[in-house]
This record gives sequence, structure tokens and C-alpha cells, in this order.
Amino acid sequence: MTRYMSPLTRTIDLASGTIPDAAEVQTRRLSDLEGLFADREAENALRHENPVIYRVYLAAHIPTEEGQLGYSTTVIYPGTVGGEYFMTKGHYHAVANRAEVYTCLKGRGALLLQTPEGETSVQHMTPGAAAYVPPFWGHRTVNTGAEPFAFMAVYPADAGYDYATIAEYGFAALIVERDGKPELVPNPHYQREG
Ligand code: S6P
Ligand code: ZN
Repeated sequence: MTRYMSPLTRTIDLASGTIPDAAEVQTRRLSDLEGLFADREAENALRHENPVIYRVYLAAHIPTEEGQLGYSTTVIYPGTVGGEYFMTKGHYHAVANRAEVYTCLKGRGALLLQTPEGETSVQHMTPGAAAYVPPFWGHRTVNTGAEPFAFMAVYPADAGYDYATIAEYGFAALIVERDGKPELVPNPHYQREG
């Protein structure tokens, strides 16, 4: 007999991108992103302040089994570290062929994607933009605006997270502020995988 899961609804506060009735809120401070910003001196200078870079609001604790979908919102605060915009840690999915959809709710940002071979793609995110993260692409979001940038993610609940590959090799490109505008530049610390 099929065991039916009960349908559920969460409310996204569209003014802020938060989910006030979230099952879990994850707060990521600068110290949680240690070594991910390219300018290590600038990162050190901000170390004692340890600002909150972003928060993830997990709508519900969905079972992490095939067929289920997880969903959450992410709010990235405005700011830069050595000119590099505040951003998420970034990850591949542990089950690498799992895709995902990001819908921008608020603010202005960029979705930076890359293949394991280092091919890069940038998707610009303003409210209403619904971006597709195809299977196998690593993904990171960046707040390129002056206000909080928020988006909703919907993903296979069994996708999981591979943060280790990004921690070891980094992203091939960075998004930095130049003359008040975002610019894509090569990451001097990037090593090709493998
Ligand atoms: C999950 C999805 C998002 C991110 C969130 C934070 O597959 O891509 O919910 O988890 O935006 O980013 P990160 O890289 O710290 O998990
Ligand atoms: Zn993901």
C-alpha cells in the first residue's frame, strides 16, 4: 500500500524573501566561507566582524528520497569582500545529475555556474527570473545589488551537497564590483579539477 505524505504549504514573505514559518533557518557568516573569497587579506580584515553573508530558509523537512522535492529561499545580504560580492558557498549536487530551478524574488544578483571542466555560465537574476541549473553544473549565487537579493530554489530532495570540490578547486570565475558594476574575472586561485 502506498503511504501518502500530507500536502503542505509554507508562506514566503515576498517583501523580504524569507519564510517566517520555515522548518529551519541556516545562517552563513564569513567564517563559514573561509578561503572562498579570492582576496584573503580582505577576508582577514573582516574576520573579527564576521558578517552574516546569507541565510537559507528551508520550507520543510522533506524526506531526502527519490521523487521528493526540497524547496527553500536564500537571502544574500549586500556587501563585498575585497571587491568580490557577497555570495553563497556554492556546490555541486552529491548526486551530480540532479537539476534545480531558481526563481528570483527580490533584489539583483547573478547565478554563476560551471562544469567540472571549468566552463562558466552567468545567469542574471532580477525578480521573476526563473533560472535552470542543469545536471552536473556547480552553482553559486552572488548579490550584485545594494539591497538583499532573494531567490527560491526547488530541487530533487535526494540531490545532496558536494561542497568539498568547490573548497578544493574553487570556481573558475569570480564576480567583482568594478566602477559600481559587476564584472566576471578569472579566479587566480582556481585549479582545474582532476
Ligand atoms: C540547494 C540549493 C540552494 C542552496 C542555497 C545556499 O540545492 O542550491 O538551496 O543550498 O542557496 O547555497 P549553498 O551553496 O551554501 O548550499
Ligand atoms: Zn543546488
